[in-house]
Formats: sequence, C-alpha cells, structure tokens
Amino acid sequence: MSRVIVTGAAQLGPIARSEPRERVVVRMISLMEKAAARGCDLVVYPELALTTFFPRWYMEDQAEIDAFFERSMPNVEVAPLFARARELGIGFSFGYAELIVEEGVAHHYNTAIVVDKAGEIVHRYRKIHLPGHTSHEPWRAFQHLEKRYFEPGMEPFSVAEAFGGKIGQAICNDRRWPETYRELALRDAEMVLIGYNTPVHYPQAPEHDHLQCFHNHLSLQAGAYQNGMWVVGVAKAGKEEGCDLIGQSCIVAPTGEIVAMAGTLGDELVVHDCDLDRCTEIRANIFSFKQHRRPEIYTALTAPHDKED
Ligand code: ING
Repeated sequence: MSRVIVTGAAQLGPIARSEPRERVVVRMISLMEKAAARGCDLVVYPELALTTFFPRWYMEDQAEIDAFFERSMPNVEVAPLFARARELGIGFSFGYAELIVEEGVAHHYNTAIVVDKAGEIVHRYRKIHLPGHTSHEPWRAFQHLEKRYFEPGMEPFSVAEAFGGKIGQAICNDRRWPETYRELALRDAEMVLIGYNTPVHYPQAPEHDHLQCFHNHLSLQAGAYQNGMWVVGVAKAGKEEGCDLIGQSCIVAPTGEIVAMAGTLGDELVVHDCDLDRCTEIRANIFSFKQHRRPEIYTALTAPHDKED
C-alpha cells in the first residue's frame, strides 16, 4: 500500500507590519480549512508566517525587535490555529521568530515547527544558514538583517517520523545550499518542508533580480532530484511593506518535477498527493548512496572554509 501524504502548500500574501497575529492566524485557518476540504494530511506555511518580514528594517531597541518574536509555542495568538487543526484532524508546519531564555540568557532563532494530526509539536528546526548582514547599510533599498536579529541554529538538520514518513525541515536561504538536502537525505528524509521570504531585488547583485524565481525553483528542484525527496517550498509573497517578494510556491517530486505551483502572489493553496514510495525510484537507482556515493573522496565537503571569498 503506497504511503501518500496529501500535502498542501499554503502560500501567504503580504503581512503588514501593523497586522496583528490574530488576523494572520485567521488567514492561516482559512487556508487550513481549504486544505482539509481537499483531503490534506499536512498543510505547510511560510517562514516567519506570523508577522511581516521584519529583518527588512534596521532597529536598535531590543523591545521593538522582540515584539516580533514568540516567547512560547503554542501561545495565545496561535491557539486557534492549533485548535482548528485538531478539529480538522490535519497536521501543519509554519515558521516563526523564536525567543527562548536559557539559563537567564535570551536567544533568538528563525524557527519552524511541524505539528502532527494530534496537535503535538513533533519537530522543531532553527535556521542554520542566515543570509544578510548585521549592521545598518543605508545604501540598500531595504535591509536584510537576519544576522543581526537571529542566532544561527546550532542543531544539525534532522528528521521526524510523522504522517507515515520521515519529514525534514529547512528555512529559506538553507534551500540554496546543496548540503541542506544531502544532510537530510543521509538522515533518510523523504519530504522536506521549506518556507521562504525572498525579495525580487537583491541589492548586492541587482543584475540577478530577474533570476530570483528561476534560482528558487532551480534550488528546490535540484535538491529534490539529487536526493530523491519530495520538497515543499512555500512563499510569503507579494508587495509586503513596499518590498516585492517572489511567490511560485511549489511541490517538487523526487524526480525534480514541479507537480503543483501557486499562480498568484496572495494567500493561495496548492495541493498534491505525495507518494513517499516514489523516493525509491531515485534513491535505489541513480542516487543510490550505498552503491554510488564516495564519501571517502569528498574530503573537502566538511572541511572548514578558510579561503577568502
Ligand atoms: N531570504 C532570501 C533567500 O535566501 C536572499 C535571502 C534573497 C538570498 C535573494 C539570496 C538572493 O531566499 C531569506 N529569508 O533567507
């Protein structure tokens, strides 16, 4: 019997800086109800799904910054989402800014969780590849201060048993790094959930602006094919506080084919029946790690990077 996860990619359109979490949760529940009506087992939301993408602004006041973070999960604002999911019997995943105090020290992570159909958090991932910069760079049309507001995740990529398969997570910039997918595949992931907030304009190389959607799909499709995994890429999309974010959320099969894709830049659900057993077509053949992979030769792959860029 094939192991199918009916998967919904729930793209979110712009979230205004002033938009309260409660309002965003209402939008997320609306997409969740559509997903349930279409028989979804799992619905996937973007990175930092509860607020606007706040790293686009330079802030110095830690209280102003911390207002974008969740101090507990679940919490009062997201409780309706967890409750509705339990009623519908559907699992879900979303990204949020995590503030956690450990031994009296506050830590800030760009985090994503997977919640199973019973409403239990079965996986938590903290973003490993933080793009952007740490100080105010006024030459930019907008900032990208993830390195200022977040600490990098220190836990390796990991996989949870859920929905009848092995599910991994990554966040946004992680999807551009081939190591992300290979690490997860070597840990037996069969499906990887990846939310993203990606501006069309890339200040350091504006000559690449027209390539952002291409680079998005190139990264997701290569990762899926080269590792024989389902990859679910979900955007926060549209013109958010004056910043154009790409959409084209999609579900990619282990063959690298895009089998479902969003066609708008707003709140939109796309669904596909993801048969996890199809990973074998790739993982038992062209990318059989056991038969073909040569880790003893790849000695540079995990060596420290001491050269100048
Ligand atoms: N956003 C972007 C991403 O990796 C970026 C940053 C944009 C990097 C365009 C390179 C080019 O998709 C996040 N949030 O990582």
